[in-house]
Amino acid sequence: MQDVLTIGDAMITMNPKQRGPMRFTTEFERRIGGAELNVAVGCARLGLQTGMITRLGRDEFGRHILNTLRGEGIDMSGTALEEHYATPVNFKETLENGNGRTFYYRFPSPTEELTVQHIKEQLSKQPKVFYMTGVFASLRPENVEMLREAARFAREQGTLTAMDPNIRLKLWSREAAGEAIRSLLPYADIMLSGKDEADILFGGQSIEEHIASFQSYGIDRIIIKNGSEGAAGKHGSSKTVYQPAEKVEKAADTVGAGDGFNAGFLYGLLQGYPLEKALKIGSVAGAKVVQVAGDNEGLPLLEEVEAALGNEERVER
Ligand code: KDG
Repeated sequence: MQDVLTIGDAMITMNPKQRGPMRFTTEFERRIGGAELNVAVGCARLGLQTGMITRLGRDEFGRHILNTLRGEGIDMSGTALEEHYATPVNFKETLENGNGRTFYYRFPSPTEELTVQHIKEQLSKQPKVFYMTGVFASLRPENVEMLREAARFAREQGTLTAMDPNIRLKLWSREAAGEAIRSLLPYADIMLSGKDEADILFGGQSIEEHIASFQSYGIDRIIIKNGSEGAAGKHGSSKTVYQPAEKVEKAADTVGAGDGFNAGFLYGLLQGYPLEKALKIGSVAGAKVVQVAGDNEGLPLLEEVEAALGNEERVER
């Protein structure tokens, strides 16, 4: 049985080989990325049966992404290569502190060929969790309605729906993002939001207030990620649990940390671990992503998480 099924854009990510403004970067390394792709890779590395629904260009980049994801053990039967589209590309800029900007060359997205029927076919495999983000929602207005319908269908058959707002202000305005994502909240069972994204959705308020705002939409499990400040989680009427962030000596690249957290949290949830432990695994996975350049290169294997939790010895030489 499939554990996690994600839906979204998959892209070539060009990681800079030098730090600093992109206009001076002369060398890049070709990798892959995309928020929902990163979560799929993270889940698969932790041993979850994972699938991804996407569409790629019928080109060399599309074939490379497909092969790489298959190599990670991800079920790509929900994916096709589309004739009249180019596979999306994302060029990254990384500054000395690991932060930076992204420059997208992603429209029109091959995912425009996806239909609700395609998504339902994949959902019929009854994954335990269907994972969506605001990145896919932002690509075109039709995607918001498609996600709503897919989430409704998923829930009818007992699949839990998980959502990260993942608001990318290069893709839409605060107002458009806020309106669309709030319309999706009634369809989410699990919310994995950044504090900054909750601020966009509900205005600047405390973490407890954000949790209450998400709860008012009927969401059962709510996680608020707050970068180096740690994360908070609440399940139903339980007390809010606070998880400090893992110590990271030197951040190589902060992009993808939230996706790593989500993969780790979903892994913990699907093992039936208590909220505290699922949050801890999420933090460990997120911290591992930050320490390696690239959106998903640092996503850990299960044994690396176990070693970080002190459950397994790590032998280096
Ligand atoms: O969460 C990381 C992603 O943002 C990155 O891999 C690519 O920006 C991206 C996207 O649009 O999915």
